[in-house]
Amino acid sequence: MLLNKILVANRGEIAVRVIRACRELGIKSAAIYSDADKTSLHTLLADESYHIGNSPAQDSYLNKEKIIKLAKEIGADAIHPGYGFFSENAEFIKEVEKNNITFIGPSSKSVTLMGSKTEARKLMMKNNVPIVPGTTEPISAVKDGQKISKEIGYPVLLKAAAGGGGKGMRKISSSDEFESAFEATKREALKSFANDDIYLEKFIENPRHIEVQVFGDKQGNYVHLFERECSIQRRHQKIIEEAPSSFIDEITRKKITTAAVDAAKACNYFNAGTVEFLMDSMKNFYFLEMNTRLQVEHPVTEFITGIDLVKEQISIAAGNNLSFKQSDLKINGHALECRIYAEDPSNNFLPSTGLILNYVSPSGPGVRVDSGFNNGSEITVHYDPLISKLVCWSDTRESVIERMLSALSEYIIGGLITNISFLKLIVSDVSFRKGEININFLNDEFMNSLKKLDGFKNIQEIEKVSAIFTAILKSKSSFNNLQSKQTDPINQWPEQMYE
Ligand code: MV4
Repeated sequence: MLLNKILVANRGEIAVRVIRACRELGIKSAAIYSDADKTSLHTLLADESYHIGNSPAQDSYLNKEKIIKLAKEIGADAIHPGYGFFSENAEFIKEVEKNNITFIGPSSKSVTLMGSKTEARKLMMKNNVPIVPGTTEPISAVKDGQKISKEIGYPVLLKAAAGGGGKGMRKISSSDEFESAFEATKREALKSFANDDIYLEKFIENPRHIEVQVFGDKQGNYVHLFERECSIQRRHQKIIEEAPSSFIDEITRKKITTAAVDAAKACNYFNAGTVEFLMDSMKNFYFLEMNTRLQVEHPVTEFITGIDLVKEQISIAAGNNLSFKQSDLKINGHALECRIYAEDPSNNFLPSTGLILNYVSPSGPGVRVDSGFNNGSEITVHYDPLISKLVCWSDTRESVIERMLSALSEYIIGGLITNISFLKLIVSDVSFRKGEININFLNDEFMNSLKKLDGFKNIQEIEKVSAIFTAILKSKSSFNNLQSKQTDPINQWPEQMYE
């Protein structure tokens, strides 16, 4: 099958990423955009761009009917969902397939299966993929839960069966806490996921978050593309990722990647997927969940393997065999990704909105910036605050850390407050440099130690002053003019370029 036109059902840096892959493959790309994204990069870069609705995602990027109707009208033969939005929505996938459009991702069956954490755990157990000790069925009575918790030992974690990504979890340290935690988790699960099934796992102390990139084709071939270390996160929002993990030796790598491929096989997976594990200090690892989409941090894997994951996704969706074999792959060097967010680390990570002005992005050998924005782009309250991803490659972990620090120091984003100086502090931290990290690295202790740093306060103050300064400049400049004239984004390139 040949794909002729792909509708990119997303925005920001990932939409840009997919559009670029389409262009390289000679496939037409069609962007959709909301009111807020009239002049966004993805809108400008696609071969065709279609206004899909108002700024709120519910009216635009989450409007299933409108997106599918548009795909048919414009003759798109495939839809790439990016990440977030409809990427893991089984109903959307079914609807796409019903309309004879190719979904660039897994089957709705795999998505549904992995969406139920208890079903996934059952399936993993059957296929000898290690899971965290606990239940594979929802718990129906407090008494049962207390009995099992006693067996596996406190602390335990109650989790929503339909949850994931950290929502609907509660730690229980002793039997007398059980009842109230049980009720509260059930209520939360019902509210968040319209499903109040909850189950139990042993609580793993200070684990690392390690995930394995897998790929399957529609002919049943499977490969892995090694692991990523994603422990540097805050409130379930990843901040820094790397590949490979400096904690993993060849024997552990063999075990965990084999387990990940087994997980993919178990749900007849095709296209790109990620199998998440927790790893304790003894290098025991446990299946956590499978993410049935392309992930934000895929570029670190691209850097160390030389594989273009998005092109591979498109090829597999079109029905081709995997374009490489496991034995073709080896880890080359080390890659690090920093997520650049519009938020203020010195003010409880409050999102920062406004126009991006005075944008200067780093470049040079081994430096890649995946950005959805440019000078004059607006960061609004409607979508997530990710501005871009700064991804670096070098031959060793030590040298890629130096390269990242250098690139971060080149990065100028005026007009709003970003986490760039915060990222510099993490990447230059002694423990981080030694690879001594786990999911609790950015704990209160680390954050408090930053508050004592005069340098950090100063940098944040300067950023704030600079944000205000550029905002004043904006109101006086012709920027507003330029912005308001851009009603037809397709024909705005000359004006943009002369600005
Ligand atoms: C855990 C855990 C400790 N023990 N399960 C959080 C997100 C969801 N995917 C699962 N999560 C966790 N599950 C057991 N049995 C700790 C976490 C966790 C976490 C996991 C990965 C990355 C970041 C995290 C941050 C806090 C808690």
